[in-house]
Amino acid sequence: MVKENLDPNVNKKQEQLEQFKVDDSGKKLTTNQGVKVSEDEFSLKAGMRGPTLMEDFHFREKMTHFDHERIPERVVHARGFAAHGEFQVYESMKEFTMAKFLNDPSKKTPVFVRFSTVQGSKGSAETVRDVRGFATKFYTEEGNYDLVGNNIPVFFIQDAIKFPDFVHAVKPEPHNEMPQGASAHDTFYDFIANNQESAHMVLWQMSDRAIPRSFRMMEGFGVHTFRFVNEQGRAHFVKFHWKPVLGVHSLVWDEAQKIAGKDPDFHRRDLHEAIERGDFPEYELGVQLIPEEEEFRFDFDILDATKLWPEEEIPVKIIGKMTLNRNVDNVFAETEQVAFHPGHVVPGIDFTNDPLLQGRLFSYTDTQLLRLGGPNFHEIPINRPVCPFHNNQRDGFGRQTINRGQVSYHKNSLAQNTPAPAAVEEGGYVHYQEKVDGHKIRARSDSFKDHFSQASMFWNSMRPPEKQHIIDALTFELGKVKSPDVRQQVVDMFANVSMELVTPVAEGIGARVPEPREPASKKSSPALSQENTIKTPKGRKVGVLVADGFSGNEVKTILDALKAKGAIPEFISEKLGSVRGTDNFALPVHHSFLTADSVLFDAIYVIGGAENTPKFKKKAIYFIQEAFEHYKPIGATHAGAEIAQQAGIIGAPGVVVGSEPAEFAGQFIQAVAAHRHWGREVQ
Ligand code: HDD
Repeated sequence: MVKENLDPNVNKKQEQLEQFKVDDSGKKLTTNQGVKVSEDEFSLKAGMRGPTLMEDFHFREKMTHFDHERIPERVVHARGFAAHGEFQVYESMKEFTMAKFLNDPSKKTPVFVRFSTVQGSKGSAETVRDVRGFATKFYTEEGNYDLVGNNIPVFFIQDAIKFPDFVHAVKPEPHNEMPQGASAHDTFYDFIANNQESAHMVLWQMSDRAIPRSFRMMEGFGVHTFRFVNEQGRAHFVKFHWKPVLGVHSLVWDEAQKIAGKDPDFHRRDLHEAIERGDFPEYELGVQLIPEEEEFRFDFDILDATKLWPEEEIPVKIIGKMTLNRNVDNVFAETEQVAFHPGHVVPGIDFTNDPLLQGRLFSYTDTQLLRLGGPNFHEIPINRPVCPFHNNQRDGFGRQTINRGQVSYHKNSLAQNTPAPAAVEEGGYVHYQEKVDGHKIRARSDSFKDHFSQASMFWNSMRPPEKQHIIDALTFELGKVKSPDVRQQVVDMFANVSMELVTPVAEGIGARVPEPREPASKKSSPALSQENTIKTPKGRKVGVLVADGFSGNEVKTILDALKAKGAIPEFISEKLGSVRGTDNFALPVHHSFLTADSVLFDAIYVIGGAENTPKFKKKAIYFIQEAFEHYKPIGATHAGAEIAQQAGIIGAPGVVVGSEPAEFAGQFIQAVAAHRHWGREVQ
């Protein structure tokens, strides 16, 4: 049983998980029954060349367990990666919600966060164009609270009844199981054209948001409108935001596709390595709040999950910070078996009538029953709350709790009617008493019928390079659609959003350019542009191309300056081992040209050696030219300047060549912080 620990700074979840951890190293091999095994290479046979015997219990047990090792992957969000951390609120939110973990700034709440892609199978590449899941489990003292969000603030559909259709359309097509990890195919766009509420989300999906640079550099959104309720019973509508401290940054499409081959684990590797080196990913929690009385004040329905609340109209109040500070010990036990549910709420957080949210409340438990094999998945260590739980639920596959006593029903007198429901003052969850009155009908409110205004707003909010990326992405995706009819329908649909968008797309895929139309909205929301995000060199991987004989002290000055700003230099040369410079300075070679690739770095710094060999030059030129095509910062000093010259990139935005180490370092760090140099696009 969980021991109560009153020290608020002891992470109760870690303490709880500790009890289930086993370290097998240095131990004798046993069966699951604890019997020591004397031989693990030869099954028990009748004679040296004879048949294996049934009585070989070790063989039987080992094989049976192996045969049952796989569980069904998640029907969506199968490919995911998770980490542990903590959340702390900056100031009490008591005025808005009675949720205790949001009321006490001195309290650290343990969290477990799983990031995911949506479409691909469990083994698919991570940098594909897709929505990313961002699911957080808060282990609060009042029970588990799950914020099961995405990195895009809106959704494809408005009513959960369409979810199975949407997923069937986006997943690989059933007759040939293609494409994997991609939405660029006929059934997806056929669904889009026939379910035009998806317009807004599809634009986000075509934007750079769908190819994040890192899980550490993407926002998270609860998407739905939830409700905060305070102790006085007063309610506010609320939307949740996670804002990454490193800012929101993306890959470019060509790069993302190449990484999918070079390192299909790119995002998990990035997160895992960052945590291992103590560079803990941080996200601030923000809330947008609308008082209950103002529900109808806006030109969109605040319960419609295809709409966001523009930050300029309803500011995001930053209320706390989450830090991910520990990798899992075992991916299956923790990441695979964690079971999120948007219906896991605590007192002070409630639902609204958003029809997408209401349907989700059914789906999540249902899917875990299949995936985790029965109704006791809350007992799996990663899913257990850190507070005690008591009820009359009993039995089922894999039950672990040994409930003592005679009574497992309510009401009773044999156990003095316990476990007993708790009053509100005792922490009992009471659903918000919203008045609901209506006829039973299958229909959608008229207030949900504007599908294009916010899609236009999103488009209008993009800066020119972002717009170009959306045009390129949609042209790519529709270019992969075989049916000319579906392509045309999608083009016609997006003419409602913007002719500026749809004209080059139509031309690019050989479709008819629709009749000119006014965009559905002229509004814009600058907060939606990634160009306005935080820019920092922190956490950026700089690939340093270096060879023997480099100028020791000067290079050291530059590398120290980069590291001081949180950038991570990794050294690449012809061979693994180390490279020796002047001044008795040597560098470890992390990668050879064979194991590294420019797409795996945020920036390139080319130094070269005393003399650049023809092979080094050839490889380095290829390396930096590719980085250049992906708009990455490139720095060159010493013999590297000659290589940059030969690559024909000197003078372009984001290319820094220098001879004075401190000055070069300053300029290069600025270029690294900028992340990408779109100015090259127009050259
Ligand atoms: Fe969902 C998983 C996020 C709509 C049904 N969903 C799942 C995960 C995330 C989301 C992040 C993975 C959780 C994890 O890491 O284990 N889903 C969303 C968001 C939505 C959304 C932000 C819209 C606002 N989902 C949605 C609808 C339904 C589902 C409308 C069905 C009615 N989602 C599921 C599911 C999954 C799931 C089938 C698959 C695996 C799982 O639940 O545990 O139940």
